[in-house]
Amino acid sequence: MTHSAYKSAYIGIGSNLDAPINQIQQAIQELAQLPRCELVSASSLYGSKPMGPQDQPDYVNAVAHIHTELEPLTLLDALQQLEHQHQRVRERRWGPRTLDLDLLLFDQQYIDHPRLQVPHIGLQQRNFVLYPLAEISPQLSLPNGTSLQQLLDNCPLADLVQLAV
Ligand code: ROI
Repeated sequence: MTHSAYKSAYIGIGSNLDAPINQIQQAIQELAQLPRCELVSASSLYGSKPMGPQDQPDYVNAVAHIHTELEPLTLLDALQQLEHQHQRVRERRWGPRTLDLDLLLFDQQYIDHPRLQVPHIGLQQRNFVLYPLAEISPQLSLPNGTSLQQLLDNCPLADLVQLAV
């Protein structure tokens, strides 16, 4: 991707089924290969306790930063296609999954569409999103001006652990 107007997007990655570490490492490679996208950076992998129903395995989470020329909904289509390739099956709400790709932030835009809300609704409460984000973009702010640092100050690290992989 060269010579054109690209936008910055952050993608939250989660898995708690079928070798989660592999799922996430593979997903990062796949994001790097999306058309009209460039991988800028990816965080470490983090181990986290499930948010929501507790009768499911622990999660592995990470965040990727990309530059993209795609429109937000086209990027969403591409992310959902990757989820599908990872045999993602939607069973119950907040149930376990092989791969979850959430569009967290898109170029300081607000998006309110039936398929897509950006910034991602759960961002502020999710340590498994905020800490990996801070690792790769500590100076980041939300479109409303709130700094990532402020969000971190209000979101305990709790059980989140950086994995050595
Ligand atoms: N919990 C954790 N720790 N990590 C996730 O990625 C995650 N994703 C989800 C729900 C089920 C809300 N819980 C999660 O979608």
